[in-house]
Amino acid sequence: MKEIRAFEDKLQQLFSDGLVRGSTHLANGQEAVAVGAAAALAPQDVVFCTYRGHHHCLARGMPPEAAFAEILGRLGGCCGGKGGSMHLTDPSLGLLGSYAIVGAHIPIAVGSAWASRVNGDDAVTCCFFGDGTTTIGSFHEALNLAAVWRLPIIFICENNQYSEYTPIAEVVPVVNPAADRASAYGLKSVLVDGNDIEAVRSAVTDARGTAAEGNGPSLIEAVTYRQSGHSRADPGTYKPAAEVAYWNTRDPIKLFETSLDLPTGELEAMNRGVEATIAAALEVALASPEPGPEALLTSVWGDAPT
Ligand SMILES: Cc1ncc(C[n+]2csc(CCOP(=O)(O)OP(=O)(O)O)c2C)c(N)n1
Ligand SMILES: [Mg+2]
Repeated sequence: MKEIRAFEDKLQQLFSDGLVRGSTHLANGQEAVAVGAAAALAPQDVVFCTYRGHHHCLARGMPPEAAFAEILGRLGGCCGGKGGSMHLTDPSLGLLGSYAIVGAHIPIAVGSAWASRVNGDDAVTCCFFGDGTTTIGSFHEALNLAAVWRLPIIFICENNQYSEYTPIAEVVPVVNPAADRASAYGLKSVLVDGNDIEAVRSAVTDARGTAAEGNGPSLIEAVTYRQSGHSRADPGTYKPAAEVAYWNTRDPIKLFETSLDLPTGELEAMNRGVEATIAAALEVALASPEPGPEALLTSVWGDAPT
């Protein structure tokens, strides 16, 4: 979690320095969802992310060098610098894409779970999306099909309270946009504290067991908070100060630190290690060249690395 936080803090700085083209969407405050879930998955599992997906990719094992280089548009990036922040992908890690069209990846993730059924492999698909995504038709269509076919898939709604600049409570008629709709698909309502890494790990472990035993999908709503703005240029000034202050007291890293009660020296050493890892990763990424014009013709269709 600390590495992810340090990675994204550094990224924000790179933006301010004008080094990143395109947009980025940070997940400060949401690290426990990514790391708790990653801890519960198996190596053969498959993960689908959104444009707010740095934390999921890093938690799944993407080296920070490859993520930095991708976001900086360098050859050493996980997609050779051609995808950028919103499309971090690495099939060798089971990361089958980060998708910028809200909800578009959910039916694709259902297809991945169906492929596991057809191929007889023992992979479980895990699909992340936001609270606002539950207002998109493909969410409901995909949930329905996955439930009817009892596919091995875990849907994880990261309820960070906002859909861009809109509080989610203004645009859905239920309090919990995912958990309150689970029964419509014959699924259990699973609501977890998304800032409690152990709670997330436990919920995803249960869901993985259900999927692996052939008992179909789970829909988990992890309640969390987006500490940053929606995207790089958004200072988030529409968020009420008291709300921001409340969620700062529920920062997932601070909560876990407190529960571990580590000796101060150990924590400080950990913090220094994290800073050094991220600084070194950035140095590697910055040393990587930008792709040349020949990159236009590679990895377009079937020539992509497998
Ligand atoms: C189909 C579609 N409509 C609108 C957008 C613009 N858009 C980008 S992010 C976003 C908000 C999504 O909110 P949520 O699902 O809660 O995810 P979060 O950004 O909070 O992680 C919107 C409306 C888009 N990318 N795709
Ligand atoms: Mg949201």
